[in-house]
Amino acid sequence: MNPDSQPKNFTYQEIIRQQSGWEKALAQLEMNRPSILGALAPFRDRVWVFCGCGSSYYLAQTAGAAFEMITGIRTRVVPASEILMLPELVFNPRDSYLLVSLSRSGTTTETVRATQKARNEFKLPVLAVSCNPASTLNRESEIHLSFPFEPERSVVMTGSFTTMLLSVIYTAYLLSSRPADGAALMPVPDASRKVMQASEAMLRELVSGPYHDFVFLGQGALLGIANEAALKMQEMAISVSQGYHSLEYRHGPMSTVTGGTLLTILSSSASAPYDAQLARDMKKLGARVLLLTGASGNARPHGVDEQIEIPGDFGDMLIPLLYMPLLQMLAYYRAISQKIDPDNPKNLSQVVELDI
Ligand code: F1P
Repeated sequence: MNPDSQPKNFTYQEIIRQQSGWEKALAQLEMNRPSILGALAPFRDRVWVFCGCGSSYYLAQTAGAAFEMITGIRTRVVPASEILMLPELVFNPRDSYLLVSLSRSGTTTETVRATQKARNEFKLPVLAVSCNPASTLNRESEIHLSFPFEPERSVVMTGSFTTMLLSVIYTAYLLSSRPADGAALMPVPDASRKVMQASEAMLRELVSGPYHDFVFLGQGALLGIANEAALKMQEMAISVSQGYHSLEYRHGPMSTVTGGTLLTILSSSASAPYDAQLARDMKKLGARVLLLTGASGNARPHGVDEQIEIPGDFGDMLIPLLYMPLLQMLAYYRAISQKIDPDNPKNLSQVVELDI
């Protein structure tokens, strides 16, 4: 990207700097390896409940699915508000739990209150994952994943989402039966930089087209990425967008597909056998189809208009980390194409604090 065409707002800067944040976080997590393992290994037999709000709820969806697939530890994912209103529904006395509270700010009221309820009323251990080490959430939790993080000025979460996801995936490998597999995280930052640089111009061109709605589809850990991508489109570009399990889209929501629909399929090795037919079916309905895939060297399935391949065969556990920055960039350029300032999203603030 040549400097004079580089946008001057901080949302863009925070999207393109996130990979260096990952590298700093990995170095700190490596140093803290023994203490993380010592603190969390005793809770392997519990159900790990992941909670958050907004982007951090979709982070919980992504992180919870990846965590269970890597460790085999049973997980549950809820918005923090469910714990506030219906704690018995979440913490059923038949099981024992550990709560994982995710929050960029560490001050979101629902998340802090949910954490206090879990600790004080249900006497549960809590793992806090936050980008703010001095936050209320960290003070309220006896265990926390800490890593250096340059605070985001943007209202919308970008690098905070992926760095917290990275820290959970790292921890999952530590607790898994094959901790050495965690080494696969080390080349991820560079691979992400490369695919971002290679795809930026296409994404900017693609998303400037005459669309009036955006759909993101994914299975497993990629459902959370699909929902987060849809939220980024809403927050940054004030656009109509939605996320679904990939095959769920046929069961009703596809009734809304028109020639103004940009539909993104987030492929994984689990969903790949189904994605090609899905692309063909959506193309027949008039959608423009973007496919993100971690499988390199395959021919572009019929019905796919644009495809981004993530080279390196990173597998389904790491693909969510590599897809997210591309989808943040897509939403960013949608905002720019609509002359919307992504640094100042409508109606939003960086943190939602309630008087409850
Ligand atoms: C959660 C959150 C963000 C959203 C906005 C308001 O913040 O809902 O996801 O984009 O910034 O706050 P946090 O609990 O992760 O700090």
